[in-house]
Amino acid sequence: AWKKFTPKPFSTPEEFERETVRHIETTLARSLYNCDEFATYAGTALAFRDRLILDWNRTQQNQTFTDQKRVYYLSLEFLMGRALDNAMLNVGMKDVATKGLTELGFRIEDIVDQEHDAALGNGGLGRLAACFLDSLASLNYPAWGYGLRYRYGIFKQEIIDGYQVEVPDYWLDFNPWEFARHDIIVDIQFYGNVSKYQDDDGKTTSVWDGGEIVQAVAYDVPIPGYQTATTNNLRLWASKAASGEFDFQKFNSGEYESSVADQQRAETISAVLYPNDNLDRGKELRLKQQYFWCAASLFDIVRRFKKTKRAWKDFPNQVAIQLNDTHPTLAIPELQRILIDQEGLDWDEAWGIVSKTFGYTNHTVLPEALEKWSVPLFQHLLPRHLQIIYDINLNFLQYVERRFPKEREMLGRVSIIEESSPKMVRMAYLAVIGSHKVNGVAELHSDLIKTTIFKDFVRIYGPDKFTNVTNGITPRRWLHQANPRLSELIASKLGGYDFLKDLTLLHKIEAYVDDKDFRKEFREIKYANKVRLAKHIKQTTGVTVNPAALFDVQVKRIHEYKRQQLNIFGVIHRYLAIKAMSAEERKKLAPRVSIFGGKAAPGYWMAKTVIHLINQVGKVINADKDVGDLLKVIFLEDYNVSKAEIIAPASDISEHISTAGTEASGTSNMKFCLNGGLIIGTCDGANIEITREIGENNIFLFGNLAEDVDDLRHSHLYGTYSLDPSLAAVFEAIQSNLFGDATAFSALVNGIVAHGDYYLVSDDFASYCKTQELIDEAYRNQEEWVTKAITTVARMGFFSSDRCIDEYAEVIWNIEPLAPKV
Ligand code: 26Y
Repeated sequence: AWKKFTPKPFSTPEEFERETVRHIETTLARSLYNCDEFATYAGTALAFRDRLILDWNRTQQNQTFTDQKRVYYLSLEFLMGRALDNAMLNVGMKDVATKGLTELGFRIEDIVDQEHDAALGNGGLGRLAACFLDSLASLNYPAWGYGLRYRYGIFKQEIIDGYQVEVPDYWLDFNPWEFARHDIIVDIQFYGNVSKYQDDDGKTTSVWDGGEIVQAVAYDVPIPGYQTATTNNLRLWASKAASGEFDFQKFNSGEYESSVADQQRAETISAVLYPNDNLDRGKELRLKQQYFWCAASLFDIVRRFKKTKRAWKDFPNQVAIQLNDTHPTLAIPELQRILIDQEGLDWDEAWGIVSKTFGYTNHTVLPEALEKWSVPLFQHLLPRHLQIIYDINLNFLQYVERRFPKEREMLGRVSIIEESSPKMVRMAYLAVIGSHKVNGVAELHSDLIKTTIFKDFVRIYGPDKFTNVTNGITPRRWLHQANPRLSELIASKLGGYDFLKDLTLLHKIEAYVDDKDFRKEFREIKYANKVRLAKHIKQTTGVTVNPAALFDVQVKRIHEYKRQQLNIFGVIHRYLAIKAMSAEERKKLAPRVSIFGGKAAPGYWMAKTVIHLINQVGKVINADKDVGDLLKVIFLEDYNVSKAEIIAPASDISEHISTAGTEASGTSNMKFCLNGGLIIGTCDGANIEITREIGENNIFLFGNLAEDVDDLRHSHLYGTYSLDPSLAAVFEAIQSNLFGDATAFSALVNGIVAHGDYYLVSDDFASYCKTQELIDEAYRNQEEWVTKAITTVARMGFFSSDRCIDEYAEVIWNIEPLAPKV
């Protein structure tokens, strides 16, 4: 147990009020006479920020002084959500603030609600990075995150006439959680040429010059750990024009416009997060973002290392760099470049260092998500890096040739350069070759990468280079903050909140599974959370839903492989069944609310069609008096982290129904289970391990297995294809214009009936509908249902991101926690 370093700027509600009011009146220069909820949020945030800064400075001094190995988590996405509630919890003064705010005449929930989400990410990968930062700090690991400070995060989604409309997310108007470090600036070079020089002993040096320079400015965000003084740093880079004399002259000589244009071009680099998730588009600006961020981060890491005056061979003992997917793979040739071109190491020594420093986490096997960059584009933007990549490849292929002299055809398969036209750089191969460990994010996925995309590499390097670290989520945000009453109920039985630091302690609540009072309270909490969501639905969509109905939720990015289409076709099937029922039969049905949410990438037409269909189906069903409460269909607009915090505690069933073998892990499945929701899912990603932990009686699994997917796809294309009859009936309903003009949905339907049904919607449809019926039946037995739900919560201990980070620390990073200086 760590003692806290406590130069508290406030410790009582009165002191908190004093600090908050001081910030409102002085820092914000606002009069208390018109102090609204936003000003109060701002004052509260600043009061807590003061507290964080002290811990943050101590942590950084202590880390520098101790100088033990640190980990750097490189991620192009950090989907942080709101910070205030988390800061209050982690610092441990939420009750003080609650009292103080009450005295000032505010409710803490309304104040917390004023904060804009920090939405610098698309979905699972970005949220995982955010959970990892929370766990790293909570477990006292010396760790930094490195990312980009996008001026615009993921777009805001509006639904207008049933269509998704994207609105820019300008989130920096007031952001008390970042500190601009105008003194920490790194020059980043693009374009230009490489020349080679030979010195007297025949050693060649490469010099990369010309081109253009853009500056990277550091913005630091404090990351507090839970109940510890450790406060780590997330460093985000913003791009800025290099303000040299050149611009000044331009400006003076009256070329205002072109001088401003230069500036704008530079600032474009960190302007906006690419809104694609699991779909690579190969845009030049994205490659620029990647290099800009990798180069700035590596410069920073190397500068910090050099201050210690250690020998270069010590670098991998002091520095671990984790690559969150292939997006930061340029860090590999960049470190090699620094070591050979700038620090004068020879190739082999440098490569020895580089390949011991990096670890690479793969998050997908989908071919369309694997990054490839065209060689001509690379040559133009990063000529020196392309040369280095060619040299890395040459050494690698020579090694492979020596090891497998009889398998020359392997060389083409494993080459970093794909011999297409144009040639392409395969970033995942570069990441594997340049890292000492490669991990997948759930057991099935880690097995799959070894047998599919990285099969040859397993033979080349041996199986030990490849490992699994099953994803996890932070219980602080996803249990305690999102569901305070459930957290409190658990704490009342376990004698405190230790389970928030060691989630495996949850197993002890299984002893209460038959305890009448516990069960009652557990059910009441779920009901209250559903009432809260029902209110939100009413406010945002105008539709009234019955909180006693079964809430069936699917919220995640809209993607064909995640199969929201299977869900909505299932809803139509249910609707048709209800319409055909007698009044007697209808009485036996469990009322249901089908809730969808999620963003489609702006250019992903099929995903947008799915959103449109869901909204059209909702419009028809919700207005059908015949159906009433038996079925409602809701599309929640602008799904994001703070909405997830309302939705996850309010589900009875959530859907994790990807085609087997396509969802690397999934993490929302964990969030729903941890909050006492049951799940319907395929044997995919982490669903499999969730089943193993909670028991197969407590989960509704259906559908074909990953091992059968290839054969099924093949048979669709070359065998006789037969559409599932119930699905055919659904398609007939759509085609009869029941949900508006059917031509709007023809691509969706044709993808299944005419173009091979790549995602196996028809193959899994009967099994899906059958399983939904089992769910109806199970829900009618509320006693059994609550037993399943409590058992599920009790057995979710494994899925804490704390467990996950401890595994990375031991197996990949080889780092130890650092006790905070008290
Ligand atoms: C190449 C680029 C366009 C790109 C951008 C974002 C590619 C992929 C992504 C995002 C991927 C992502 O979010 N993957 C998810 O990572 C989660 C955390 O590991 C997994 O739980 C989830 O299954 C996976 O889809």
